[in-house]
Amino acid sequence: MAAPSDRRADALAVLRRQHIELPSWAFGNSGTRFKVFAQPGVPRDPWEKIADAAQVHRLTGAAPTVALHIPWDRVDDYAALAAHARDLGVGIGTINANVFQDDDYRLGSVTNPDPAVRRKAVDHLLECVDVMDATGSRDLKLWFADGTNYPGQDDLRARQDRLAEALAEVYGRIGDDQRLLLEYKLFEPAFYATDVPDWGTAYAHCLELGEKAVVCVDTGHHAAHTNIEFIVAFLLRAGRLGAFDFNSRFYADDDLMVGAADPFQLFRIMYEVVRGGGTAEDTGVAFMLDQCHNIEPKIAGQIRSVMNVQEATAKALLVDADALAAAQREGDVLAANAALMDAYNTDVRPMLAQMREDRGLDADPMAAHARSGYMERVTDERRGGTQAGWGA
Ligand code: PSV
Ligand code: MN
Ligand code: MN
Repeated sequence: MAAPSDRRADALAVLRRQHIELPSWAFGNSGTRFKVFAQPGVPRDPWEKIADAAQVHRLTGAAPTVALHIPWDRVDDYAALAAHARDLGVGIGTINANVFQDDDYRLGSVTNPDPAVRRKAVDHLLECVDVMDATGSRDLKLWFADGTNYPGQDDLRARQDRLAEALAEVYGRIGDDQRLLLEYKLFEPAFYATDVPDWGTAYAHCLELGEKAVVCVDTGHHAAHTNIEFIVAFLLRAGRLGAFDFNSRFYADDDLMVGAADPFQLFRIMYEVVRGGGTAEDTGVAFMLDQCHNIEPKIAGQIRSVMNVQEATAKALLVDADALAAAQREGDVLAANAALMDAYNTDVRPMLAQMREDRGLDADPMAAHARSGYMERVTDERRGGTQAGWGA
């Protein structure tokens, strides 16, 4: 049986190399359909969004890549953008496609009944693969707003055929070292039937496509009370868990800070990740944030989120696996549950603070950010101009 000190050492080895990807859109202004509250110092372009992401990495040491969203982050020279990121100590991560913000997509993008609209959508997805080639990015993330609002509005089955056809074309274009991440979402903006509503649909399409197609689990995209950790266990076992889009929800697709609404759920998810080998080296499970900071400061919100993922991961890694397995074998329900709860109730903050100090980082990235003067400097530099935001 592993001693607590061995478990701690093993946990630290994993935590030191844990990589949490930041979304460029978290740094821009965002809001609800009611109001976008603009914040001072918010980036005006993709170059500045990457600079803000680099600040998060400088302080946490755990966020070395930033995901782009095209066309929100469209630039003339992607190789130059990747070089800019490198100069700041980070890299370009996942490329997120956007086939949901154009009038043409009123009835859908890749599932639209009009072949010309489908062509336009697929062309955009192919453009995103070009961006991956130019930036050295491995993953293409596809989320489709496609669906219908009324029974009879369109043929559900034909829409699946159109989806499969579009995915096959894009899959045929990605390189041997690239992956297609297919994200699902229960509802919104479509309210009657969404074309990729759940993990089963995403998984089935990935199986049809091939090994480079994997599922992205956005933690905010399920019905209330869905057992997300079961989905994680299933997909990992099947070798098709490609990535997480981490965030918290109370009601719908709230995009709140991960680990804020339900830290216990995040721990349960991370336990299944650990159990399924998803934190081992080179497993290909990408840990990404997909959040918006509507009212809280954005860089600090991202730092807090990275720390929340680290804390949940640390607790999951501290589970006494031998004690748990023994209790499960013996059918000792309470002992098994206690093995998980003991780990969950451990205060891992001192251990993570020590890990940061050992790496020359401040033990408290939030305080270090507040002290750094970064916000004051960028607020001054970025006066005027149009600030980038969700949809800008
Ligand atoms: C919309 O629901 C969404 O939040 C999806 O989760 C995507 O990953 C994200 O936007 C960025 O396109
Ligand atoms: Mn998402
Ligand atoms: Mn979402």
